[in-house]
Amino acid sequence: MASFLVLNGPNLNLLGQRQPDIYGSTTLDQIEAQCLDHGARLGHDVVCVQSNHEGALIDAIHQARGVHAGCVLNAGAYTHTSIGLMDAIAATELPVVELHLSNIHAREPFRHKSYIASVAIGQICGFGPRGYLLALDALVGNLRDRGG
Ligand code: DHK
Repeated sequence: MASFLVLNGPNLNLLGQRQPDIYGSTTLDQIEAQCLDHGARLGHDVVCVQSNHEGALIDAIHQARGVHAGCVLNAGAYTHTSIGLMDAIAATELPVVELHLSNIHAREPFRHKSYIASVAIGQICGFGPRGYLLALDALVGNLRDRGG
């Protein structure tokens, strides 16, 4: 049994109330519960963390090293700005699936650039909350590919 981290960044604590036309009506609590259930179905542990602070997200990635077999990361707006988060993923070599509820490539041009993409094993976007479950499936497959 492995453990996976589901890490959510700024403003994702407001899911359910925040621009539901873009981000849907599912709350973060509900998404996290779905991730825990899905992890259990797959035979793995899932730990969920959310922070609005860039440094706290970087700390969470550092602390994941040697603890979690991979991470589903929705870095929110830090996706488009944070060299610090990118460097943390590169430094720890933590397998990360970049996740977005919305299709960032169909939105404003400033959302098309992702600093996470170059250090992630892959990106899932546009599938709403289901994307988190797809990302967990991808991490389990990645773990298997690594012989885990
Ligand atoms: C969430 C955010 O908060 C935005 O800043 C990103 C992402 C998109 C999402 O779709 O989950 O641009």
